[in-house]
Amino acid sequence: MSSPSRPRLLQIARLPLPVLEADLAQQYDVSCLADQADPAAFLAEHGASFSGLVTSAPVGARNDVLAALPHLRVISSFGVGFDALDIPYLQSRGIQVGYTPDVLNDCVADLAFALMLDVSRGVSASDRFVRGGGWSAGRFPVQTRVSGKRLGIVGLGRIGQAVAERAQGFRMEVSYFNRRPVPGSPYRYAESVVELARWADYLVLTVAGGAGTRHLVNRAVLDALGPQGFLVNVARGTVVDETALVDALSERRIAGAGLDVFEHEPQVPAALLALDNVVLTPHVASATHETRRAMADTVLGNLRCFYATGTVRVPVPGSRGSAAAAGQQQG
Ligand code: 8YV
Repeated sequence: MSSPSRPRLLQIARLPLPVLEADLAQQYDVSCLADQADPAAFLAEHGASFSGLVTSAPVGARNDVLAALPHLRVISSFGVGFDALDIPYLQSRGIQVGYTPDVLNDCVADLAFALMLDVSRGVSASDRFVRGGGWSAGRFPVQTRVSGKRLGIVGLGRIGQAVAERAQGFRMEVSYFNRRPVPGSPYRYAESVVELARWADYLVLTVAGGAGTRHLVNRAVLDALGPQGFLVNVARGTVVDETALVDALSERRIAGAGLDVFEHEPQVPAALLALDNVVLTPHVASATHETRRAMADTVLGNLRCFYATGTVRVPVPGSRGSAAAAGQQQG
């Protein structure tokens, strides 16, 4: 089963890109944990043979799985988020963690704009209207202009900045909230998410997930955004208190929402499915051929670099091998 010449990799679950699985299988001796009939028994028998692990950002790896891999030295994760990995624990074990930032900035920012335009102009809703025969019976309701409006960005990391760049073409005024002001940023800094939401017509979330941002957008933030305001989330479902969001949307205390991420993916609250002022996409912000290929190349590059030099090429901030083990990357 195992080849002595090729490093053994544990793949936690099926990867979103089959060609990446094929590339990995060519270079490594890969076993997928999700394919095992009895994953715990498999880990007990083979856990000590793996030096590497491959996963994706939303899946990560649980600590009980990591504990069953005593010789693990490297993790290569497909995605920019690392909220599903316990970085301090991995750091304490000296395990390197590589990820795939930057290459997805444009596509995630593009989808944020797609959601913003769609929910504001009713693109998906008017598509349903035409297909449902509504046009022969009447006119589609007039919607809301995006150009020239106020855009509030929560998390001005690399993706947030790509969103801000796109806003220039729409002559939007941009302001942001971040853990701290971004040096040299031309955009106005808001002291709190509530302050930003009160000011904004559109609140776009591009902040990192994890315990530090859990339910950052709560009822108070949604009420500050108000009945004319729209929420767009391309970050993590955990950033938003989904129950408070469903209430705010159902009671029209905010105008609408464009959501690519959810608290309990792939489950989407039934109440959201029934609303027309909501656009829902299945966590696809990075899902273009071009970006997913670039992410796959970074996953492979991190592993190749690690097995050649002992260091991944693009380490997660705060993990072993990163230049600055200082703080989480936004976006
Ligand atoms: C996923 C993401 O990696 O980059 C992230 O943090 O959440 C996505 O790009 C992608 O959906 C694959 O699961």
